[in-house]
Amino acid sequence: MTLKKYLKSLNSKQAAYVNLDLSNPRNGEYLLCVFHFIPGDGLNTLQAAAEIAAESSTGTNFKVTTETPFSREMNALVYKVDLKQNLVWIAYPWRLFDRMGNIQNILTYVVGNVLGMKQVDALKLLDLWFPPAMLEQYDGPSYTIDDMRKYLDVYDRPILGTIVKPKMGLTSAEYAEVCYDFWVGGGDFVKNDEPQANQDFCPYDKMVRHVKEAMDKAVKETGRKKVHSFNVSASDFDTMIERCELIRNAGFESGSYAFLIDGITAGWMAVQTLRRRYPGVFLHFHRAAHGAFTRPESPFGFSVLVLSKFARLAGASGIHTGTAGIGKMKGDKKEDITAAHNILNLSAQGHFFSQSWANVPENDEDVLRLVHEDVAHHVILSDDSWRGLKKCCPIVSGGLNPVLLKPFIDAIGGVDFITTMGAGCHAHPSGTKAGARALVQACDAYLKGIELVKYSKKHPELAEAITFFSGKEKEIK
Ligand code: CAP
Ligand code: MG
Ligand code: MG
Repeated sequence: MTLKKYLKSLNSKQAAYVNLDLSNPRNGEYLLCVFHFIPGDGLNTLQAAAEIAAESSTGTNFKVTTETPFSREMNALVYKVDLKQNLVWIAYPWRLFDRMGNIQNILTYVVGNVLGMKQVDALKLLDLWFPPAMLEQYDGPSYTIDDMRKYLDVYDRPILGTIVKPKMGLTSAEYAEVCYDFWVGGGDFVKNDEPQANQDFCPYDKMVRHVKEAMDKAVKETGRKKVHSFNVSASDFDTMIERCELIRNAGFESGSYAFLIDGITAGWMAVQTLRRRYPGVFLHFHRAAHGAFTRPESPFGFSVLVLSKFARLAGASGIHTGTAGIGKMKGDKKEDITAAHNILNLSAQGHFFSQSWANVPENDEDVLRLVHEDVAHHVILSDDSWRGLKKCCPIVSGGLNPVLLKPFIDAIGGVDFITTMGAGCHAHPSGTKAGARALVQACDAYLKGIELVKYSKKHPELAEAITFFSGKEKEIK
């Protein structure tokens, strides 16, 4: 059947959610979404697409008598359908959404009830495009990887990090000892693992205190600044803020700590709260449980690209974007790399949309100055976010080890990211300190353009890492 015939099959309610002649969907009036979907419940493709647009904006299963001319203007519109690939493009009037920037509100519409509808057998949000009128209502990141680079005095390479392992079970003193070893081995950044909270064997306040002592010692001995990312996820708002305040009052230098939030399980309100309360702190978005929505083989949910774009909009300074299939987590190379580029750059190409994150040219100092002086804008916008959303950095983690650093850099085509290697450092046969050294050496080899095995001949920790992680003993000797 052709689209024209499908059009005739729509009932009057469905027809009010379709406009295949919408002339310019990027005119700034709409948030644009593209979904992969499979119709269910005996509907044809266009009927099902119209039902998705209805339920995800103003509608329900019947046309209601309470509609008004204005409410109809708020209908989402199916404006394009690809019958072969089962794709539907839907335009949502941006005025549908909560004012002043609210990610959970957008998600509640576009991947809310619709994911549970009988009328679809599959529904996945693949990509979206935000109009400038929406972008300017969102905070975007405040403290970025560039600020962290300044603090660490590290500019031309990835920021090298670890996650303390075992994931759980160390006492606070044991935990801090692992941090210390990694830092004196040359690493920059340590993060709590995603379930770190106030466990009885590792009380939160003691953990923070011990980390502070370990950091002070490591900074003194190495002469380098160090950063620790603390998991502040909690049961309720007050406890989360208490954890943040505890860290802020523990004597840390500003710049030396980050706040990690389990953004999927704790929720977007937690992410946006942290961004708005603590603009001077690096906000680390850990995405544990995202697989329920993003796994390629899962028919329902949203893509890694969509998740990452929302994280940037919400103001995360960095979010895990996967290892492009190189590490232990399931991930599609193209998807992970596209996501990484979409959060880093001022304009970027998605699979379906190119998104410009700013209306102001990045290096046009004059325009930027004028914009910052524009008092009218200061009234509604946070100081530094005039339609130019700062970058959010990829945090690259999951089954990586020093041997895999270069392959990942080659895949992503740059060094502007934080990498954290857990097992990749603590499984090193000579321990964490040696693991950190091996990671630094692998990075040095990359920067000097020297092949890893060759470089390892004069760097025993790296040689040991290569043997252990890739079993290349013979080549090294
Ligand atoms: C990595 C990690 C991270 C994953 C999450 C873990 O440890 O700490 O949570 O990277 O996945 O517990 O698995 P290893 P993603 O370095 O020991 O693998 O980054 O894809 O969100
Ligand atoms: Mg409802
Ligand atoms: Mg982890």
